[in-house]
Amino acid sequence: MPTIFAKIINREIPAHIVYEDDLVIAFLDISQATKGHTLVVSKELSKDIFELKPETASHLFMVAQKLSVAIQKAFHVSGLNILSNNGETAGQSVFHFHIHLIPRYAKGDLSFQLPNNMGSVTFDEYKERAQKIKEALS
Ligand code: DGP
Repeated sequence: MPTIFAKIINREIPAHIVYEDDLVIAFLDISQATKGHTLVVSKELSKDIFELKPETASHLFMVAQKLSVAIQKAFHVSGLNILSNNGETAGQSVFHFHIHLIPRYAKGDLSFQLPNNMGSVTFDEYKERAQKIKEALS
């Protein structure tokens, strides 16, 4: 079944599109978590970052950077969060790869408080975690 974003790409449902090329499309997120909240979406039908082609990821991030600068200019933002939820566990609700550009106007306008577990992770655990990622890359 086509995702809601595929329907936007195919112009089956409307959206406030701010950018489009062969690989990506960007439009205002309907929720407008803050003013100018924008989604950058792959046209490729990958459900998440785990499926995404590296070439698409690279292009998409370049577009995200350009759009961030445009959003900053348009709304005089004082900050911007880039967020991508991948998988239901991570809070993804539309299973079509996308990243959120969320402009920030004040420190308290959103809460993104990551826990800090530094005190409970040993040196050997850091070492083992880093080693696992490095091995998985090869
Ligand atoms: P996520 O939960 O990370 O998968 O984000 C999905 C986002 O998609 C959520 O912030 C709301 C947005 N969204 C859902 N349906 C529509 C729609 O029909 N139009 C637009 N513009 N955004 C939508």
